[in-house]
Amino acid sequence: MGDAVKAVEGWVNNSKVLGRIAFLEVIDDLSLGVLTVVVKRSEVGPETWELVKKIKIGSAVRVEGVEPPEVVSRKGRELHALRVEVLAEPEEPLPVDVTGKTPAGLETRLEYRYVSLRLPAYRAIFVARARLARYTREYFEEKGFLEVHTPKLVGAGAEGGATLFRVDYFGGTAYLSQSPQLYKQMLMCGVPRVFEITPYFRAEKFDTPRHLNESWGVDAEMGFIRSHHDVMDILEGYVRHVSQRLDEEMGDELRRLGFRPLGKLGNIPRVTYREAIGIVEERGHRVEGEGGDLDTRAERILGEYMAEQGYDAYFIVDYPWEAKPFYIMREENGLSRSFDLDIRGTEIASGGQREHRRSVLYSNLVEKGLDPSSFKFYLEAFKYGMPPHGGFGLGFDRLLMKLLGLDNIREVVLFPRDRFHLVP
Ligand code: AMO
Repeated sequence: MGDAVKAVEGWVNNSKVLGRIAFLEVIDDLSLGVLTVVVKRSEVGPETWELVKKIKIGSAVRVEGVEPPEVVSRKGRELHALRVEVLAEPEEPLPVDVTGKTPAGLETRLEYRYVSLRLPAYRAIFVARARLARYTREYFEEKGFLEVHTPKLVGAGAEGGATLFRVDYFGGTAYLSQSPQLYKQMLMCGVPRVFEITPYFRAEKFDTPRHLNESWGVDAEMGFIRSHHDVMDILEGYVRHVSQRLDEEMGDELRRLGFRPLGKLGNIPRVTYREAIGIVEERGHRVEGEGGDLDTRAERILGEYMAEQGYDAYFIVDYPWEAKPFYIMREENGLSRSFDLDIRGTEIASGGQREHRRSVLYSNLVEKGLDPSSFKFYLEAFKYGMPPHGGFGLGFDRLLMKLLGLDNIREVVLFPRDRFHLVP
């Protein structure tokens, strides 16, 4: 604290004039509270005083002033103005109430995302998102993973043909990548461990609070593993690391802003698919299609059961091979070296050990009804010393949603892409 003159730039979120003193709430930097600018008529010229009295909420301003020796504002930071300059005024009243008194609905907030970002609670989501990306890199670098960028315009899909967005590619057909699956596996023939923070493009006609047509994922792949449990160890370490870092750095602030963050995750138990079905059926829900994936209701019931046992996060392991993609390693008993990671009833990640023996992989493709000739470039990589390997794909948006205690994925994506949102 001193008398040094400081300049801040930002937007006016609220203003109040009390006699000869005015208070402007300014959102300036990425800190998650407003700055209270105190303007005293006696300390600024009459011109500035007139301007401040009439200032419109939402204006972009530059303020020069000094920090007071003692802050009286309950909101934390304070600046006593010497000069106020209005850089831009809103043409119309703001579409989102930045004072926070009248909450806007999700649709309005999405349409005017850039304005809603002026509210500390919405800004916080994207500060947390950027941090989550940082913690991700922190973790994987420490574990010896190389960060890679695989193509998003591709010639073949990994998760089934019906869900691809088609793109005209010089008169031919390309697709938007649904997953880095094939590429991260091919890399296992040359690099021991890779990870990628990547978009997933999926063309299903989703209409749920947890699916988007463009979402972001964290993909990891590691070679020289003994089983899918080695992969789960890395994934468990990952979610525990990021949940702890977010809690340390933002937990208090998030709670102050009204979030109910998940906090630091503890041990993550591994429940088999069979056990999971047993738990769900005991609670009166029959899982249709024996050997298939858990339906939404089954996921929710299992989530409730695990919460009662004190677990927010848990793995479901050893799914029937039928329920899993061709690249997952099959066991002789019809099960597979696979897993899903769920947090409170929502699938966050899935992965497993891969089939690295080329001839078995080839017959797996055929058995799943896929045409091996479309996967020629991929199968080629299995000729040159492909080690046993495995990995996972994790929904970055879904993880963030769960860590923040939110219940719609659109809240954590700046400009979500689904069937009903392509603009802005
Ligand atoms: P999967 O298809 O299960 O696996 O995707 C991995 C994780 O990504 C997230 N996710 C989505 N999030 C939002 N909207 C969507 N439409 C969406 N689709 C997927 C989920 C999901 O658990 N290649 C495998 C992973 C692997 O085996 O490495 C894959 O893509 O959180």
